[in-house]
Amino acid sequence: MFDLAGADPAVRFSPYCWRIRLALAHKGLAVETVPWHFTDKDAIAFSGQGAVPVLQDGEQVVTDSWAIAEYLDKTYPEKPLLDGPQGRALASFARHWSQNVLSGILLRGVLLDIYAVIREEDKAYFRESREKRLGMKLEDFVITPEAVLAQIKTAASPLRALLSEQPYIHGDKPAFGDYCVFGAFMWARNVSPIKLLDEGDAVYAWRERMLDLHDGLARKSPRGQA
Ligand SMILES: N[C@@H](CCC(=O)N[C@@H](CS)C(=O)NCC(=O)O)C(=O)O
Repeated sequence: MFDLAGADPAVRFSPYCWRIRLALAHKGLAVETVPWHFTDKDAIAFSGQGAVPVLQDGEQVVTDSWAIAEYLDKTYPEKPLLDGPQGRALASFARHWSQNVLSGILLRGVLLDIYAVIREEDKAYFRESREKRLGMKLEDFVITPEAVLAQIKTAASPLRALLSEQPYIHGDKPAFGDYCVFGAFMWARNVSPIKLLDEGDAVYAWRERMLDLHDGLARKSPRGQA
């Protein structure tokens, strides 16, 4: 699996790659991750597109985290399923909320931290592509850590209510929707020390459980220094 890395190749911070790292662990499938950087486009040209995760499973090449999760359940149905049809429908809401709401807030907190942990040779590409997308300078997009905390507190209220009633988004056990939302938190965690949740928050407790899953896979992941 090609996995987004910082200047320190041990620092892995893509929210989409984290979904799949955890999905593979959930299914008990071993993986070799290859550190990949924003301008290493040639290394994944064989996949026909320019983003990670890229999963190479024997002869099969699969891109896009949502498609990879579907591929894993279809190809390895005897391993613990990520979802099943009902679960997948719930996971779809979780991924859209994670991408459209949560990640948008997190980005305002950690954009400059991402810029700080990536390789020098990737910085011009990162700045140019993101400033074009955002329509402003990176420096003008970020808001204070306090504002990020407050915005997440409001945006995560349905998630907080859900997680006050059950331990995981999918119920008693985690599944792909949990990995989709948690991936966004791992993105922030591995580039930035910013405080995103209050300790008494049910979402904080869930994030702690997620960090411990699969033998602490996420908790053990090295964090970059801004
Ligand atoms: N829809 C894709 C999105 C993948 C994606 O955007 N990955 C980012 C890293 S987090 C990337 O590779 N970006 C390449 C670039 O910005 O050039 C998925 O779910 O896998």
